[in-house]
Amino acid sequence: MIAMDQIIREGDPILRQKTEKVELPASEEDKETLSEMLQFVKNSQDDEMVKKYQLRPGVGLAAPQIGISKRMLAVHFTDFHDKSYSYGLFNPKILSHSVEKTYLQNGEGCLSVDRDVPGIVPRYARITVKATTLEGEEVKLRLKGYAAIVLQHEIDHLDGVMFYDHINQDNPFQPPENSTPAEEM
Ligand code: NB4
Ligand code: NI
Repeated sequence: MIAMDQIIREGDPILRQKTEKVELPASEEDKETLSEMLQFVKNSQDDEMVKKYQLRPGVGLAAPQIGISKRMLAVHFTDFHDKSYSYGLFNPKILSHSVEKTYLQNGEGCLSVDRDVPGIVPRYARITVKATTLEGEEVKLRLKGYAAIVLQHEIDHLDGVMFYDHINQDNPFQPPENSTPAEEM
């Protein structure tokens, strides 16, 4: 089981590396790692597990956050429209995105960042992501709003990008051009 003490924190150079593609079909080892990542995200939303293991709640996790520099991520959440998303993804790639942007009104937090970094994180309002699932299926996901934000946060980790890299330094709460805030859970 993945616990909080295995989460790599800001300052570790691994979080700034661009990750390697996973060779497909995925090895048993990579599948095992990714399913543990997905289980961690699920556990972090389970009150009993949170209490027992002092987990920080989260909706996603990227492999570099557990020290593995490979293109793998896990997400587990329900959006504003009650649509649920639960995926372990290999080699996710943003195929296209909207011009329009969106953002979480209260900014973003990261399991690898033990401090509050206030400010708006501009994200594309809509993205199309291609990936291979934990089950080995090739999928094309069309995501908008909250779901699009979560996937962009995780895919950024695979490219060594942290959420605060996107915050406007001079005016952290200035909404980006062409944007509407996302409807949150
Ligand atoms: C990833 C998110 C940061 C912004 C939005 C949110 C939480 C994270 C990081 C976009 C993606 C993790 C991975 C939350 C949270 C609201 C919904 C439903 C019930 C608990 C859950 C808590 F905890 N971000 N934390 N940060 N990361 N929403 N919610 N709630 O998840 O660093 O790279 O279960
Ligand atoms: Ni993060």
